[in-house]
Amino acid sequence: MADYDKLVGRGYEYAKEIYSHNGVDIDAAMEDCSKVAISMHCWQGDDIMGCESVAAGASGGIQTTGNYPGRARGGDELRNDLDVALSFIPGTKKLNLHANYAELGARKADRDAYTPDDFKNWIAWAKEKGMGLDMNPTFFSHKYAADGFTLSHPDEKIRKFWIEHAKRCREIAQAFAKETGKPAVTNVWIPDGYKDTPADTVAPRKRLIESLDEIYKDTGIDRSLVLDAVESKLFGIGVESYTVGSHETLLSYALTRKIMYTLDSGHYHPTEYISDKISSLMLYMPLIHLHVTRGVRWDSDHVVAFTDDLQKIMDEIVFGGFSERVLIGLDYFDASINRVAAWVIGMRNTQKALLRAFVTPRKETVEAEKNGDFTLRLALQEEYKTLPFSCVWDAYCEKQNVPAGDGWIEKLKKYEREVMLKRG
Ligand code: RNT
Ligand code: ZN
Repeated sequence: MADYDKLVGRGYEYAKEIYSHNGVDIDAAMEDCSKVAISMHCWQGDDIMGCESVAAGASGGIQTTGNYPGRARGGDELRNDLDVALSFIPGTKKLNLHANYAELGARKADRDAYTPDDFKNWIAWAKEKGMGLDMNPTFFSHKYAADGFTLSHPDEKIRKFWIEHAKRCREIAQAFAKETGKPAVTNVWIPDGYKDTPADTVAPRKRLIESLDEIYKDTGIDRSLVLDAVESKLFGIGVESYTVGSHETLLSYALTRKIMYTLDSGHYHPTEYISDKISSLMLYMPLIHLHVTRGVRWDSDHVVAFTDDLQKIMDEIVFGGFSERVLIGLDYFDASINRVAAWVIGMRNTQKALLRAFVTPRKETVEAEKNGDFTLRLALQEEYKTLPFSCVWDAYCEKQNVPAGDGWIEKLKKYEREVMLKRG
């Protein structure tokens, strides 16, 4: 059998000619793709357990299911796992942290008192790799979120606690940005909502808006360093009838307050796609933020697969020329398979779809559309689907010094055997 590197080289030559025949320079496409950052979510690595002394896992309508062995326990193991995952993923990466990944050591503090110092290990880790960091306040897995309400809680004391938490997170994000030299997205998702039909749908939303205004009025934060975003959701497990932070509530909020809106691909009706929303929002907002995930029936958080839905998202970003204005992050959690593999699979698929969008020929389909020749448009779109993209992907992986093809799987299995399965 010819060794895989040689095949990749041959495939590259072949693809270069075929794509250039279709008017596409694959080298330029690879270069463009490599500039787009994808933010990998730390929480796939340990079922959102985090590093606080009381690890509670997910709650508030989100759930990890499965008990695959080898889960990272604590920051050091998680960073080890991240290193392995990153060694298999091409392109520019950021790490997306949740506040419950603070490492307090002996310090006693609740979430309303976290500081950048509680993230010093993460900052050092990111700086060493030249990576940016993103941030999320954690409004779940906490005694003040136990009844399912946080920023919209009827009790002012509890609201205040969460407001202070979010403020601390923006301060931490600002420190991330200063230390890494890259702006930090700070994404607010709250679990607040009702399992059953509310009697009053307005009051919680009013409280949420007031709380958010309180968080964002903080003037000490440089908005070019901290990129604020709010994330809506249609429903969650146990929060089926009403979510306070619905699409309309938070899109309107983001628009009027001039912050980012987060489109999570698992947070809409099953036949409603976030890809359809990107170009609309780009007409009104300078920046938006994505949580790319894969919804399956009522679960919004399966590992990202290389699906048509994913491709549509990346096509919209690239075809619209929005790759600097749509900030891409991933958001899923699967505890039923190797957690490092889950990261790698989802990240590689996202990079793959992004690269594929960059190499997909555009000129003639756009031209056909202008001329009203929809037959030609569809005929070309369908032909382009079988261009030799796998050759471009393999070449891209090689160029980025990560394994092409299935070359990473054996290495991952070795790490699983030698490290992950030895964890108690
Ligand atoms: C929940 C949201 C949210 C979380 C993370 C862990 O439905 O998608 O983004 O998944 O904050
Ligand atoms: Zn999300």
